[in-house]
Amino acid sequence: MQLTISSVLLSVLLASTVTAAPLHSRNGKNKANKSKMMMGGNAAQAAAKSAVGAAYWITNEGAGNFVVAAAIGSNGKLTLSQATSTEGQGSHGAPGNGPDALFTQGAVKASAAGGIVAAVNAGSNTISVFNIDSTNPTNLEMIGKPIGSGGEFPVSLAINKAGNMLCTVNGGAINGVACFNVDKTKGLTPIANTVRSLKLNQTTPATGPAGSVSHIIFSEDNTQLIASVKGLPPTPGILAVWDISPSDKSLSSDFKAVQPAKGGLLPFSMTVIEGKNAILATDAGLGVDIFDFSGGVTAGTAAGKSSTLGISGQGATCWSSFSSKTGNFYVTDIGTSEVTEINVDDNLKPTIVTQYAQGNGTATIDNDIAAVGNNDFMYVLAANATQVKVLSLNAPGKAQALQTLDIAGPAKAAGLTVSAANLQGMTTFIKK
Ligand SMILES: *[C@@H]1O[C@H](CO)[C@@H](O)[C@H](O)[C@H]1NC(C)=O
Ligand SMILES: *[C@@H]1O[C@H](CO)[C@@H](O)[C@H](O)[C@H]1NC(C)=O
Ligand SMILES: *[C@@H]1O[C@H](CO)[C@@H](O)[C@H](O)[C@H]1NC(C)=O
Ligand SMILES: CC(=O)N[C@H]1CO[C@H](CO)[C@@H](O)[C@@H]1O
Repeated sequence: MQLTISSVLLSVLLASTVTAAPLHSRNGKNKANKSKMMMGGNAAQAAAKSAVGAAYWITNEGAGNFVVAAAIGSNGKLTLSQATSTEGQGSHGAPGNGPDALFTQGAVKASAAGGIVAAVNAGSNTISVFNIDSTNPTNLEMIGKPIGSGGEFPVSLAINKAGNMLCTVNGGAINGVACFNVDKTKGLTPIANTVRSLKLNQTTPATGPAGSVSHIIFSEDNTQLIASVKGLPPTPGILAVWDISPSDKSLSSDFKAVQPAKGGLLPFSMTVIEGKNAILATDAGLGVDIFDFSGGVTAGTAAGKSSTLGISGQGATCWSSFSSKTGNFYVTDIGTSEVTEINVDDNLKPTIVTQYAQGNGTATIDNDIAAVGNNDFMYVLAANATQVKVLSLNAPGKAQALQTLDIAGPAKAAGLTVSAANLQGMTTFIKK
């Protein structure tokens, strides 16, 4: 317990000790009102037109939130290309002003099936959805207008497999989930009986990281909606699970609260363990938690083969993705700035494969993995360095550093405000 509480204190400390001066444009007034900003010049625009896909994250600035898009080339490398206004505002949780402003994974989410990308506006309690231009995936067109998130401080998004249903989780004083139909011309329309409370005693903006909302996902078969909430030590956090009605997409009126196996404390991101009806959740207080739902979801401590895995020397392990190419999970730690590769065997037993240092103090947060050609590539937001780290996932245990993309320089040149403390999210889209 000593160890886990000190880890929590460390992550609170991390969130409060960083001083990150916004990189402001000094030329021109109200640049934030420009809805689109081109970045990187003619070469970047050419790269965007021949891109195989794009990676997206948000600036999450209080003065105006933008989705930043980088083209993904056929070699997996990124070219910063364009930023698009969400017509909403970002926010920052309390206390402090460090990276991981929203305490979450999933602040921006793309769907290849839907041809869309959506983003939270935590400061204006809205969600924005965009159509992805099929020729240039860095070019986004907003569909409709931003819509109310059904609560306060929306922080994470999930999109179903078909790409036509989107759910968000709000982490503020009015907290809980809400779902929407996605219409390619009208945008988001609320689905009846999906605004459901998490019953947390929270503030707007949220207070965290302990006790704050973390992430939202659909179960692998899309029959359940799952939101994660970090614990308030010594009380462990939960996965909150709602059933989705197959007839009208409404949610069960209440959720089932599932605590991690013994030792788990602060469930953060969730990544589905394919074919197993199980979830790998990062745990900021320890490493990772495995939730085994193969015997059904019952309230209480996670049952079956559920377990926890400590990552020795971890600071706060909070973000995760899965690679089909290597069959392994990759988690990032804001405190140690390491990527840890984890294997989960057929019996749901997790083990550490190896670790990849990304540079002390870069504060690696959100990440996503995309398949390009025969390879998988991992895109990691190194928020404190205002960079994206790109890793080539050649084979299990054999990831290689491929590229470090600078965000701050091109953003400044374009007049786009970005800051280490506010940058958040990472999602990818690959053309069919
Ligand atoms: C909610 O949290 C605040 C601040 O920690 C506390 O003062 C208050 O008593 C809490 N309310 C409830 C109902 O638990
Ligand atoms: C990074 O930090 C770790 C732990 O504090 C230390 O052991 C290591 O030498 C540092 N690496 C560099 C390159 O500074
Ligand atoms: C961010 O960078 C600053 C200055 O380089 C450093 O003092 C701080 O520890 C870093 N924060 C994190 C979370 O890495
Ligand atoms: C018309 C409009 O959207 N104006 C906004 C421009 O941006 C500033 C802050 O960046 C807002 O305060 C204005 O409301």
